[in-house]
Amino acid sequence: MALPPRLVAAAATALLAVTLGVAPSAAAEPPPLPVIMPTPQSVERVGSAVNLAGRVEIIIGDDTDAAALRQLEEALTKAGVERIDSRRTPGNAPARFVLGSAARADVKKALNGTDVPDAPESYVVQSTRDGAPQGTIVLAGSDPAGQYYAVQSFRQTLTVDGDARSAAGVRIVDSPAMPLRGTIEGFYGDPWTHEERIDQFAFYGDMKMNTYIYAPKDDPFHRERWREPYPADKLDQLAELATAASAHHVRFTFALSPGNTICYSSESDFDALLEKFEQMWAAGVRAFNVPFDDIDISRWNCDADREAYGEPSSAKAGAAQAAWLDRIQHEFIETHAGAHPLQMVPTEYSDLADTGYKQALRTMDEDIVVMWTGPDVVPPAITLEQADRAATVYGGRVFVWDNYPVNDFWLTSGRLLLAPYAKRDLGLSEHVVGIVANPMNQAAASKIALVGMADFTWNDRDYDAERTWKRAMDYLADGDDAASDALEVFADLSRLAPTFGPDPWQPQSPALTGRIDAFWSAWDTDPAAAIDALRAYAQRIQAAPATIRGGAVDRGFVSDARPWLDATELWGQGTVTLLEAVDARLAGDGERSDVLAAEAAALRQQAAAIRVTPAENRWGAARVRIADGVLDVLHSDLQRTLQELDSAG
Ligand code: LTM
Repeated sequence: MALPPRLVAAAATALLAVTLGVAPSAAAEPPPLPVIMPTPQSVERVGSAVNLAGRVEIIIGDDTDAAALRQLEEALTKAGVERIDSRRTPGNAPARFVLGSAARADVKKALNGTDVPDAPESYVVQSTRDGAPQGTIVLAGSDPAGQYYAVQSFRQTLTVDGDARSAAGVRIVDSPAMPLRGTIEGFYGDPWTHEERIDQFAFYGDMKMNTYIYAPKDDPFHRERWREPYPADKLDQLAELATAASAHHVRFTFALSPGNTICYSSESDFDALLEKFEQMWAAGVRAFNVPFDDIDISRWNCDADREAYGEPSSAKAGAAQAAWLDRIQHEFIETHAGAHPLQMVPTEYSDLADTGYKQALRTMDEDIVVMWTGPDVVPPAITLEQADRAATVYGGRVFVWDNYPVNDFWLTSGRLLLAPYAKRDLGLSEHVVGIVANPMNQAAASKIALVGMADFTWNDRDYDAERTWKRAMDYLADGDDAASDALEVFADLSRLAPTFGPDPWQPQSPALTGRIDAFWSAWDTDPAAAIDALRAYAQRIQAAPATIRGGAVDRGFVSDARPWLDATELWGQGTVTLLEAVDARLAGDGERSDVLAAEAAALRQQAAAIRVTPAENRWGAARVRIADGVLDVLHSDLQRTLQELDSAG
């Protein structure tokens, strides 16, 4: 992620001082701390920027994480550092990095008393004037992932200004709030493509997300044909994904969903699962999940289960699932050194009632992690009390499957879900082991919400949904201010977040709604000024798609958003035109006003004709929906105003 230009200017001042060898004047404002995502637990300034002109050396050891080293070399190369020597012993480069485990002697020495937290995935980034003429930057991790995250944070302290480049003089001490952070590809409809998944893993690395659960409902070998091994070509792809995920410290987690046809008492069914898991193990997968969501537990699939458990009931289904999962735990997970804890999705996954089913699940091996979607399938909020109760009724290790921004259910038809990740109580990390978001069919467009989820799961004490939402735009725009602003205007039109009930849990277009409210407030006293202000915003809406398509923004996002960008341009132009019709009417030019109003109507019609193509979603061809209930209402109100002005002469 490049730094936004506003930070570049400030940091350039500091760099100049360093380059000239003078201390910044006592009166000079210290440059602002760099923005680092996800938000670290602690960042402080410990000196002036480290000049990275010319040559740098990276001191590595046997313990140095290969992915972290690769990331560091790439980041320095991208910043324009001309020569990078990765070596075991210090040389004479003007700037030095020390990269490795917190336990290594030279890393410890460079840390000079700063402790790296013991928790997994923790790290310290610290710059000092000691060691090399321009300074030394130590990147230390409690484990290999910690080293990788140190580099990810360090990357964001870099400033490039023409030929000059520097790293902020900071100390970052950081560790994650939740052990499991990431996504579950668990939606209905077209699964993501191989390329989209690879792109996601790099993004997860950037955002310190460590989990990807492979559970696409429409992969037949995951659900309907779960007993069958993957054909060779598909297996090769999964193996490639597992490797690509590891390169970013992301755990590729394979989920197998047998619930529609399983016979719990059948040895051959159990063997089929073991064979499938063995196939994945050989492909490099080390984490496993068994989802029992969206299945019918009011019946058994075989007589043997009736004989073993009696007449079907949800409590009996819970007992059968618990026994099956216990066997997987003992006969697979515990026999495979290096396997991560088994995860499961209950059939009752979205409530807090203490039922016979959940009581049966509580008898399961306590190492098994249980997923929960919150107090509803698409929860409007998750509170601390609810999460606490979930831990009680599910019996311990609860892992949230968060159905946001997934857009596979009917109320999301025609929508991109671009609102912030919001309404999850701060401090949830005390009650759950992690959160994975179930994203949209549109992988890259999901990144806005996922940046929020990543930030929340990393540091759920210092999370501000709106602040992070804007940072997500900066990330997608690669630090380009104009593109980031355009994304904000565009995303505001798709902020409605539906649940399964009639009321959305996040309202549509709050920024636009604010502008329209201001327009009507000013209308009675100063209509011309009211029109000018709202027209300026409508022009921003109209111009946003061209800026977004212009080059800086994530190409996957631009491609995912294509029909919505088309509609935005037309609605923006239509709104500008309609406001001009009102302006003309106020100026007494009825003829021009009528022409403009007719043009606005034609633009609305063109926008209404835009469809999302069936291949991209589950709901089939659907009319694109943006700013519904806001822009359409504005248009009808303005048309009525035109008529009233007309009849008033
Ligand atoms: O949420 C769960 C556990 N299962 C399904 C998901 O596969 C689906 O994507 C979401 C949203 O429609 N709802 C579910 O019930």
